[in-house]
Amino acid sequence: MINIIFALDLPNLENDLKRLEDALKDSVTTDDPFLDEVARHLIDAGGKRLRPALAIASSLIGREDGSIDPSNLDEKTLSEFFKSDNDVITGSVAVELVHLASLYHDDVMDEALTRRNVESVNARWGNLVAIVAGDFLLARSAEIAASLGSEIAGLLAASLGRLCGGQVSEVNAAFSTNRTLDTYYRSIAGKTASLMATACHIGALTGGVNRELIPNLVAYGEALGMAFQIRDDILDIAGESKTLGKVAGQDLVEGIYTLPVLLTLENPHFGGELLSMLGKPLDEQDRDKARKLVTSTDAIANSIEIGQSFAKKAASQIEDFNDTLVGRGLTRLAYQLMDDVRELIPAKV
Ligand code: GRG
Repeated sequence: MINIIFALDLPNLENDLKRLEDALKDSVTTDDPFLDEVARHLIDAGGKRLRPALAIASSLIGREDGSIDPSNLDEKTLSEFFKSDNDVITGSVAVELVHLASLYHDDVMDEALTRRNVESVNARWGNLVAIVAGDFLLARSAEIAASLGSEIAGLLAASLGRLCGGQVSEVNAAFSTNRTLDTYYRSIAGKTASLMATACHIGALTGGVNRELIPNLVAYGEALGMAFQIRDDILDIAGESKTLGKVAGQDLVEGIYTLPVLLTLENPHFGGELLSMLGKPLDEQDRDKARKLVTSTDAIANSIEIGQSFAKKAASQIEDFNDTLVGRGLTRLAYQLMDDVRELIPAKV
């Protein structure tokens, strides 16, 4: 499974993510021990911290402006040189809180029992607590974003709107065998890519990156987010429960027909058989039969190829920085996302 610190491989990233961790915990501390426990539940459970890492890396683009040669610096000076500004950490907290809130609400919608390998908030404390605790995280995020100025607060609010729009359109398409590739792409752009693009945007603004570079960083985050969700959707169908840490095929059960399924439906030989199984709830046996049908076609290979084309699109946005540590790190992250999919799915697929 991808390791963000390893993929980005930036001199001070691990330290910056430790600062983020402390700031994240502080951001949800109140004078109510119960609210603290509920609000910290998923923070303490971990998570990849991909969005904060994107913000931190984006804030550093352009820092290697040619006036220094990182290969000549000792480890301590190098770390100091790549240390993020405090506002970048604050902006990353605001972004991660929106992500966390979306997980709280998503788990209520999916009736999920676990998240990040621990009991979900809804499973432990019930739906009402999970919804209001998610709202609390959003409120904290808004307050923190506002402390960074109206531009950042506005960006995060707009991204939250896209997140909700993407999720609503996905719910609206549930069990629809007429879902098109276009509506699928639009939905994942809203529910996943938008916040990754915003993480890059907020990182760049709080890090004082030259504004001319921002459209490229935003496009990088958006394309990376598309690749990320496609990878997730491939793994849900073709991954194995033991490596996924959750039951494979959950999207099919919930009637969420993602890229590999939509591509199989277009297949002249197998599409008809899959179509006859979908459009209604599936029991475990039919879920696995449908997964097998999808993995017996070239839909997984084609989905990986489409994911790779988004990774390539992401990398192309920052190719001017290919001779810097930050540019190479962001490029490596985009490609590794898709490269390790093959290792996570059984060889026969
Ligand atoms: C009120 C904020 C809010 C949202 C309401 C529920 C909802 C609308 C949106 C759900 C959006 C959602 C859960 C999209 C999936 C995004 C995704 C890929 C989640 C998994 O991200 P990872 O793998 O998770 O980065 P970790 O645990 O590593 O942080």
